[in-house]
Amino acid sequence: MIKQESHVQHLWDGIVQYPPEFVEKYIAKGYWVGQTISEFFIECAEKYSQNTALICGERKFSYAQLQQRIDEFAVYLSRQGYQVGDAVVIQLPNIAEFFIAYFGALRIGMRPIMSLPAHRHSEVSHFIGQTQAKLYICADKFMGFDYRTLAHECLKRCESLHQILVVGNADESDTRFDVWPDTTKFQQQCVVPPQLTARHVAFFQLSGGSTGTPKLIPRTHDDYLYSVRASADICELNEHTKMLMVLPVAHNFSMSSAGSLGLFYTGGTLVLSQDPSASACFAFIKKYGISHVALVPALAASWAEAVQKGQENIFARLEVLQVGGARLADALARQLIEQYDCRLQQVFGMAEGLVNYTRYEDDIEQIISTQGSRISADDEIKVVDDEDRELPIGEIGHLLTRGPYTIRGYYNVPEHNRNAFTLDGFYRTGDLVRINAEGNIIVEGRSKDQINRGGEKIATEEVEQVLNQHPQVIQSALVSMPDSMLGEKSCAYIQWRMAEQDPSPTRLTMQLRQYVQQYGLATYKIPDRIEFVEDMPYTALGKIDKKALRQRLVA
Ligand code: AMP
Ligand code: DBH
Repeated sequence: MIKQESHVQHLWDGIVQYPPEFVEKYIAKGYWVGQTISEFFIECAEKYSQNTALICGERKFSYAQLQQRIDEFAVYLSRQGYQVGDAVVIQLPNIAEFFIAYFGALRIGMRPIMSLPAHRHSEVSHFIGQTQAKLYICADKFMGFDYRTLAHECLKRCESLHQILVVGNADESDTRFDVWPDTTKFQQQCVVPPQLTARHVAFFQLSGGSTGTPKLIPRTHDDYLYSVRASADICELNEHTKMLMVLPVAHNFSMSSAGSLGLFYTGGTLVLSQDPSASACFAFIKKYGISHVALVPALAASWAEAVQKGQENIFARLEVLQVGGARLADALARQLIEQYDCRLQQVFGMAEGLVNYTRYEDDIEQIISTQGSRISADDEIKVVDDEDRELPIGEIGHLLTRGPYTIRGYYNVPEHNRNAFTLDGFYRTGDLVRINAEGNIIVEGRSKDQINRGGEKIATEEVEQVLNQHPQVIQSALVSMPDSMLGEKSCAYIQWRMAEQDPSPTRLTMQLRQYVQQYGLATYKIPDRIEFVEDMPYTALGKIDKKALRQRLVA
């Protein structure tokens, strides 16, 4: 009986709460300080008002100027009638408006959803449906894709949505993001701070997940800011830090490890890049004297390749290069450090919470071959076998975690949460890890059915569900295949119902890829390769044997 009581889920508004004893502990230990993210930025803006906060193309914003824009946008939003708790989907590339939209919405207690530029109709409409979002903020075009069309489709199909704000050129029926009138009118019209606390959910991060559409990750002000402040300390950011933002700005890594928020906390300058290529970024690094960059392994490899081919060794110019999101090959880590004189930091994190860093003072071999150690002494980490029994140190097992900035449940999916979390609130990361004698984590693989395509996570089930809807697909299985650049790519095995007029396999492959695209799945989820089979291999239990399929690919 007692056991069951401690397993009661404290549900409020679709959100699994931290149990009271943990709340007390995290407050008592000084992790949760009762500050909202909006108050946090106001404090940064006061402290560092004349420092340059942001550089975006030709535009520069001091902290004070950025705060001014944020305030104006917040006034606009409240005049439009938005209220505390209203959800807003923000889908923007690396552009200054992202921060104005994000902090502006938070200022009046709206809850942003951090959509990525690669998301398409399937994901965006799911976010809107799940949260009943009323507002969708997007770019006009980016990387050849017109977001206005996507937005209008959502407007038609999603009942809760009633406004689109477009950064750039709007259609006649849309509102342009920069419409709000000039600043002078707002002098006496301060936004009334909403009645919300730092314990409330501030915004939603997104999970790559392993089943279905991406899950929404509710992050509170308190828990998120703790991870941000602690990360800024570990990464030793300061007022002189110049950070180049190459990865999507809305990603959890980019925002909090230590990311843009960690940078703002210390008064540094953020330079935004919309082009991750070596040629574009190397120019930024030189022009602005960039000190900090965060990359996924695939990008680190392509930058190393550019240096190899004769471009200047910018790795030696940086104070720190962070690499995370997917497993960095030891060989590349070693090359970066030994050949390019790079100060490398590995980052192993997840939008659900837990983040690990190799520390600057760690032994070189640890930095090369491990994914570091947890942020907080109160990050509880367990390595367990298939029956949830804890394994001795050094053995490979499933990583479970619980702590002051790790969620207790995804938003509004009680069924899914039953599997994704243990009864006593540990998150099942789906990663297979080992902890070495130094206490560092090594990511050895994963148990979750997910493909990590250069840091972009694909839940195989989501893509399979789409493929299975095709009238000629009997069943499908998406598996990873090794790729020298991205680490992994995806291959769909298709059991195909033959028809008389079937075109060639090459044509069919094209058609199926188009089918997934037209369904509205994010671009990175479209299978890189498609194999047609007469039947699938099965496990003893009768499930499709993905291990066998992966082996076929390697062979
Ligand atoms: P998500 O839950 O979608 O935020 O993705 C987090 C997942 O990315 C982790 O559970 C790992 O599988 C993977 N990941 C992140 N960083 C690393 C890393 N440095 N090495 C290996 N895998 C990583
Ligand atoms: O992959 C991730 O989600 C990730 C990687 C590094 C992350 O969320 C983070 C750091 O915070």
